[in-house]
Amino acid sequence: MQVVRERDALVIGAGFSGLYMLLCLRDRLGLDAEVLEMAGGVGGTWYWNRYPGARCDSESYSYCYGFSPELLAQWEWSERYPGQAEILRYLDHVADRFDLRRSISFDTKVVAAEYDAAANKWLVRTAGGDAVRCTWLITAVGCLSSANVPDLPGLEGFAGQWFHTGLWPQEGVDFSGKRVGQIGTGSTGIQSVPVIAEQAGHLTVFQRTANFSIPARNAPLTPAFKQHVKDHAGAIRALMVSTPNGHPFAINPRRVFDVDAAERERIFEEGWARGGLQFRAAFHDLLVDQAANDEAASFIKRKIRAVVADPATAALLADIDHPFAAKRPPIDSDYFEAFNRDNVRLVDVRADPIAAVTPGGVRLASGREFALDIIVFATGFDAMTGPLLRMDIRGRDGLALKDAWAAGPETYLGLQVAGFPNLFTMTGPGSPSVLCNMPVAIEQHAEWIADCIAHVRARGLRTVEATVEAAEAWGRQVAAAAAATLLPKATHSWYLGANVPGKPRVFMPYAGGMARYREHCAEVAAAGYDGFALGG
Ligand code: NA7
Repeated sequence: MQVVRERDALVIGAGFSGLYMLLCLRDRLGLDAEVLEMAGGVGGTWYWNRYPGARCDSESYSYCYGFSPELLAQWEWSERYPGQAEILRYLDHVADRFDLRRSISFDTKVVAAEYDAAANKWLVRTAGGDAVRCTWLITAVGCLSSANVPDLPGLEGFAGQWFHTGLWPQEGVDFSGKRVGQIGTGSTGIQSVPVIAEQAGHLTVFQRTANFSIPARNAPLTPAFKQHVKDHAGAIRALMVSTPNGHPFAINPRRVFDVDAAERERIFEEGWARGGLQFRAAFHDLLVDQAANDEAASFIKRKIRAVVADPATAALLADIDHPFAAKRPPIDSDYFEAFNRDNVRLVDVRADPIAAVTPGGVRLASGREFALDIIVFATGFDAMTGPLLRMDIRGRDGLALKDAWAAGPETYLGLQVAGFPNLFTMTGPGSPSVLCNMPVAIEQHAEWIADCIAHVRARGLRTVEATVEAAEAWGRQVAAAAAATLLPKATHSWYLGANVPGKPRVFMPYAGGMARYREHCAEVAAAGYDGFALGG
């Protein structure tokens, strides 16, 4: 192992979070900072997720950085929800505009990082066998970047092709005339079904858990709307930082039973017509009151039955076992409509699970077989902790992160782990992260981390480390915030780690809302970084 260079700060990952973190450290703090990125380009999740239909569920004009008024004024989104290619173009533009590329090493995968207490340095090792030493180490590895491919017997002997949506080939996949099987009906699967269905000879969708979905109502943005966004940029950002989810629309303060049944139906219809996550914002108690949630759930199930022509397929699609939005609520473009096509079939793999992949396709437990040329795994990710734990990160006295988190992740503010000095985890477990419009959560983290490092340096100190007590107390707050909602009722969600066999069941993101979290982090900083030990 060769120590190839020393840096003040290293950032792992060049997605939304890594790019802005680099800018804060290098250009604002004047540190010698570098990003290590395993991909061949910037973009993080948007570099890898090139599957058919890949699109963000945040509205485009809010799914971007807000730190630079010039950048905001300059960039124009073309559609209401940005597609993968357009987001990647945006991040490429940001990397060029702020001259970030010269500080990024691409095709450089970090495999391990170890803290050397005597030197107060992190030694970061790459798959290429090099080591880089740094004082400050920031993980910007994303929450949904560690692909979860189910361990199905026989997959290695499959004679056709198979792909995971999160590791999609850059050159794309030709589905024309092919018999395609898609496993998974989460946000990703719901986006890809209609697009694959249009291209493929035949598409079989294997559904284990039926899911709610709201029509996205995606459309090109009009010149008038683009102008409106430019003219009101300040007010839009102010609204975004004041809402619990970082979106550019407020949650209506009324409750579901504040209005009578007819008015409720009218409001749901209005939300359905507006589309996307704005449907959820029609009432403020949808995620805290089961009876209120039941009303929304029943409305959506009626819509599914109205759209899907075959009653048996409709019944299967509407047989949803969790509260609306307790799993991440997908938004779609003609998902349920796709099941009215002659070349699309839905198969219930809850009743009859997938037993094996055969050379010619998929076999269910009952022995039923499906002949396939291509299998698409839309089976999600080892979320939030996966991207961190697949690196061998060791803190004080060789403590491995995987041991520190054996019972589930424990962090202080989702920003630091006790026993791992000078290591910061952007949008880590215990922060709002995936419950928030991500760029909003990311900017707050990058700025808070940069301010913290500046504070430590300005006082001639060398280390900052969450205390065990603060991390434990924060863990209790994260659990309490989730328990105050219906979110834990979706017992098989990836928020809880339930989608990965053997993963501890801990509700990972902080559900108390981004606005409250931001305030809390600011108070911690103002109190001299309360709960962090600052060392000399
Ligand atoms: P998700 O939301 O985790 O969805 C994965 C889907 O795959 C879900 O329907 C799973 O069913 C299904 N799945 C996983 N393993 C299997 C097996 N073995 N057999 C059958 N079905 C399976 O991942 P997505 O990629 O859709 O979305 C992740 C986030 O990325 C999304 O929220 C956006 O933020 C972007 P299950 O529900 O576990 O029964």
